[in-house]
Amino acid sequence: MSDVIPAPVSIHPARDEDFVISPSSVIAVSGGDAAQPAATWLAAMLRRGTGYAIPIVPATEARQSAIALSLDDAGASLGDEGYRLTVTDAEVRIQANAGAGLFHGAQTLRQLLPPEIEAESSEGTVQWVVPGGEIIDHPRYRWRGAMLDVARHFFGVADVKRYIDLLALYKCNVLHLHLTDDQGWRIAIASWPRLATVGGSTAVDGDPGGYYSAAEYRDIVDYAAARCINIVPEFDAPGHVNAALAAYPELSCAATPPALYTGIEVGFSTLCLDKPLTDRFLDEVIGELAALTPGDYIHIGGDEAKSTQPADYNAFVQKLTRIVFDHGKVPIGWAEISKAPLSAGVVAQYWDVNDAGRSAHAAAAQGIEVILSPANRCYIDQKYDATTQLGLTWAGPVSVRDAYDWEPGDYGVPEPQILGIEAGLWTETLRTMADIEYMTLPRLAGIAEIGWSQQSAHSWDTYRQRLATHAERWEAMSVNFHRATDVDWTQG
Ligand code: TNX
Repeated sequence: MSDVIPAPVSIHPARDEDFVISPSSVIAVSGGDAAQPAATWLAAMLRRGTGYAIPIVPATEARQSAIALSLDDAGASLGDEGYRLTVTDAEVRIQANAGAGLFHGAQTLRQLLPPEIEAESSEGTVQWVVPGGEIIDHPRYRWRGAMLDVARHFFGVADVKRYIDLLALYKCNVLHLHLTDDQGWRIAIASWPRLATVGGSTAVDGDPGGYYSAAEYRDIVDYAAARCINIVPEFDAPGHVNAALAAYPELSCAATPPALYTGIEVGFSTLCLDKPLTDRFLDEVIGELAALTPGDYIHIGGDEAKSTQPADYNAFVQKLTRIVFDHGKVPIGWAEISKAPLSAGVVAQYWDVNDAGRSAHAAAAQGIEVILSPANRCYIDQKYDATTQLGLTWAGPVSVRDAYDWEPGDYGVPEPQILGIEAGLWTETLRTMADIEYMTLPRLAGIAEIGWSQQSAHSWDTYRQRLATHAERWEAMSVNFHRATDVDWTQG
């Protein structure tokens, strides 16, 4: 039980109470519809791994050998995402107050099973033993996210779903999609169709472009929701807009229309802020993103607006955050936005460690919530070390230890204002799902533990041993993870 990542709040192993999943095991559900996502996900995982039938039945009809998912009053301390997992030789029971808690409990159960559960049915060769005992667990932060840059290189729906599956394993609950940048616009906007068809037509180095239709985006949203993960779309402005300007030159102040861009420099593009057309563009893009996105948040970027007049930047941030509120959503911006006076409810995302924490402090001083993504800890696009082929270097290298061995409380943001933490995967140098996986694991697991587990549970020495045991699971999942040298993988 002690190898679970993120580390649970409490673990009490019980000898001689192991449960064995058998061909007659059932998932017994009580507590109504909200239990369905966890039950459906767990049944699919167990069926695939064991080859058993694993029917989902109402708790009232379950006989022996049940994995019971029960949604009831499990205690206020568990919140919406916490759970209690009890394993005896007679049953496995996951109790929670809400569906997300059951889902996270199911992920813990998954990690307690032999790693072969991750592969296509190994029926007959593996005993599906769940170690006896009790785990009580709930998260430290409400926001445990990962950002995927689909603008520098485009990744299709199947890749994004596979990424969502990795996030779910480590109890992350947010996928932030960086949908627009200089090199590509990746979401169809009906009122501005050339954004996707022209702006989305290429990628870094002239690699193939692409974009999500509204239906494909919805498909991603639904797939994530079934795994208790919220999709946060980012439309980055007023900089990082070259793809949009190439599609609609009238949004630019320049006399000559900008060409599509396939390099990796930042900071050269800006919307023309004093045109009424720009206001209409902002309102229509945010309106469509809001209509497509059931979650509460829309990310407005705001980073590296080096070509926007400083005098215009603050007014722009205030305008765009207002538009997001007007469409019923909560705006998030990269922490540069905290230069501007912000309305209550805006969220800032800290990333730029070269500002020595100034933008995080400025956000905290305005009393708003902050997501922490300090680049030298959370940017998993950075090389692991000097030998890493993929990745950038500006904030790194970011070793497996760097991504784990840090404390969110050290950034000058009072604990109640820390909404949570987020890993960032920029894709200037990443072209394939294998590249994404290589940069993501093992580091994402550590960032997820920093976001979920209590500070008292953090220990690099024990974490690196627990982490080593996850390698077999990633192998069974066919994940292209990196055997980083700061972990002794032979301990796994
Ligand atoms: C900084 S992080 C950026 C991105 C780059 C990234 C590369 C942020 C808000 N802006 O435009 O892709 O560095 O690490």
